[in-house]
Amino acid sequence: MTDCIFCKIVAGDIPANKVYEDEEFLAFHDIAPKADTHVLVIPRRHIVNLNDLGEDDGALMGKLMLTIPHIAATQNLTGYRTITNTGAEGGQEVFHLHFHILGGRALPGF
Ligand code: D5M
Repeated sequence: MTDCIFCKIVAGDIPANKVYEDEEFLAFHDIAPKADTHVLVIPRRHIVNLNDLGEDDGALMGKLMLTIPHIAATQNLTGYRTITNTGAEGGQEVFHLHFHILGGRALPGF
Protein backbone atom coordinates (compact mmCIF):
# COMPACT_ATOMS: atom_id res chain seq x y z
CA MET A 1 0.00 0.00 0.00
CA THR A 2 1.46 3.34 -0.99
CA ASP A 3 0.26 5.22 2.11
CA CYS A 4 1.40 2.58 4.62
CA ILE A 5 4.47 3.64 6.60
CA PHE A 6 5.56 0.04 7.23
CA CYS A 7 5.22 -0.80 3.52
CA LYS A 8 7.52 2.17 2.90
CA ILE A 9 10.04 0.65 5.33
CA VAL A 10 9.74 -2.70 3.50
CA ALA A 11 10.32 -0.90 0.18
CA GLY A 12 13.33 0.97 1.59
CA ASP A 13 11.65 4.32 0.96
CA ILE A 14 12.04 5.39 4.59
CA PRO A 15 14.77 4.28 6.98
CA ALA A 16 14.43 1.89 9.88
CA ASN A 17 16.87 0.53 12.41
CA LYS A 18 16.62 -3.08 11.24
CA VAL A 19 17.59 -6.00 13.44
CA TYR A 20 16.38 -8.92 11.29
CA GLU A 21 15.05 -9.64 7.82
CA ASP A 22 14.24 -12.62 5.67
CA GLU A 23 12.07 -13.29 2.63
CA GLU A 24 8.82 -12.85 4.54
CA PHE A 25 9.53 -10.73 7.61
CA LEU A 26 11.32 -7.62 8.75
CA ALA A 27 12.11 -6.51 12.30
CA PHE A 28 13.26 -3.06 13.39
CA HIS A 29 13.44 -0.88 16.48
CA ASP A 30 10.25 0.96 17.41
CA ILE A 31 10.61 4.71 16.87
CA ALA A 32 8.96 5.42 20.25
CA PRO A 33 10.21 2.64 22.54
CA LYS A 34 8.01 1.64 25.48
CA ALA A 35 10.72 -0.53 27.08
CA ASP A 36 14.51 -0.69 27.17
CA THR A 37 14.28 -2.87 24.08
CA HIS A 38 11.28 -2.46 21.79
CA VAL A 39 11.37 -4.13 18.41
CA LEU A 40 8.57 -4.55 15.88
CA VAL A 41 8.30 -7.54 13.55
CA ILE A 42 6.16 -7.27 10.44
CA PRO A 43 5.31 -9.39 7.42
CA ARG A 44 6.63 -7.84 4.22
CA ARG A 45 3.19 -8.37 2.71
CA HIS A 46 0.62 -5.73 3.62
CA ILE A 47 -1.75 -7.36 6.09
CA VAL A 48 -3.85 -4.90 8.11
CA ASN A 49 -4.05 -6.85 11.37
CA LEU A 50 -5.13 -10.25 12.69
CA ASN A 51 -8.65 -9.65 11.37
CA ASP A 52 -7.23 -9.44 7.85
CA LEU A 53 -5.69 -12.93 7.87
CA GLY A 54 -7.05 -15.56 5.52
CA GLU A 55 -7.33 -19.33 5.71
CA ASP A 56 -4.06 -19.63 3.79
CA ASP A 57 -2.06 -17.53 6.25
CA GLY A 58 -1.63 -20.18 8.94
CA ALA A 59 1.83 -21.21 7.80
CA LEU A 60 2.96 -17.59 7.54
CA MET A 61 1.77 -16.82 11.05
CA GLY A 62 3.29 -20.00 12.42
CA LYS A 63 6.61 -19.05 10.86
CA LEU A 64 6.30 -15.59 12.35
CA MET A 65 5.84 -17.06 15.83
CA LEU A 66 8.89 -19.28 15.29
CA THR A 67 10.92 -16.29 14.12
CA ILE A 68 10.17 -14.10 17.15
CA PRO A 69 12.57 -15.97 19.49
CA HIS A 70 15.36 -15.54 16.95
CA ILE A 71 14.67 -11.82 16.75
CA ALA A 72 14.59 -11.60 20.55
CA ALA A 73 17.95 -13.38 20.64
CA THR A 74 19.48 -10.71 18.39
CA GLN A 75 18.70 -8.31 21.24
CA ASN A 76 20.03 -10.69 23.91
CA LEU A 77 16.53 -11.05 25.32
CA THR A 78 15.79 -14.28 27.11
CA GLY A 79 12.47 -13.02 28.49
CA TYR A 80 10.22 -10.59 26.69
CA ARG A 81 6.61 -9.61 26.04
CA THR A 82 4.96 -9.97 22.63
CA ILE A 83 1.90 -7.88 21.80
CA THR A 84 -0.19 -7.18 18.73
CA ASN A 85 -2.91 -4.52 18.74
CA THR A 86 -5.92 -5.15 16.50
CA GLY A 87 -8.04 -2.25 15.31
CA ALA A 88 -8.35 1.27 16.68
CA GLU A 89 -10.29 -0.02 19.66
CA GLY A 90 -7.39 -2.38 20.37
CA GLY A 91 -4.92 0.49 20.31
CA GLN A 92 -3.62 -0.11 16.78
CA GLU A 93 -2.11 3.04 15.27
CA VAL A 94 -0.23 1.63 12.29
CA PHE A 95 -2.49 -0.52 10.13
CA HIS A 96 0.10 -3.01 8.92
CA LEU A 97 0.25 -6.15 11.05
CA HIS A 98 3.06 -5.98 13.58
CA PHE A 99 4.10 -7.72 16.76
CA HIS A 100 5.79 -5.69 19.47
CA ILE A 101 8.70 -7.42 21.23
CA LEU A 102 9.36 -5.67 24.54
CA GLY A 103 12.05 -6.44 27.06
CA GLY A 104 15.40 -5.48 28.47
CA ARG A 105 14.34 -5.34 32.10
CA ALA A 106 11.89 -7.18 34.30
CA LEU A 107 8.39 -6.40 33.11
CA PRO A 108 5.46 -6.30 35.53
CA GLY A 109 2.92 -9.11 35.31
CA PHE A 110 0.02 -8.54 32.98
O1 D5M B 1 2.02 0.49 17.30
C1 D5M B 1 2.62 1.19 16.25
C2 D5M B 1 4.05 1.39 16.64
O2 D5M B 1 4.77 1.77 15.49
C3 D5M B 1 4.28 2.49 17.68
O3 D5M B 1 4.88 1.91 18.83
C4 D5M B 1 5.23 3.46 17.01
C5 D5M B 1 5.81 2.63 15.88
N1 D5M B 1 6.22 3.37 14.69
C6 D5M B 1 5.50 4.24 13.97
N2 D5M B 1 6.21 4.70 12.92
C7 D5M B 1 7.41 4.07 12.98
C8 D5M B 1 8.60 4.11 12.20
N3 D5M B 1 8.70 4.88 11.09
N4 D5M B 1 9.65 3.34 12.57
C9 D5M B 1 9.57 2.56 13.67
N5 D5M B 1 8.48 2.48 14.46
C10 D5M B 1 7.42 3.23 14.13
P1 D5M B 1 0.47 0.14 17.33
O4 D5M B 1 0.42 -1.28 17.84
O5 D5M B 1 -0.09 0.31 15.95
O6 D5M B 1 -0.11 1.12 18.32
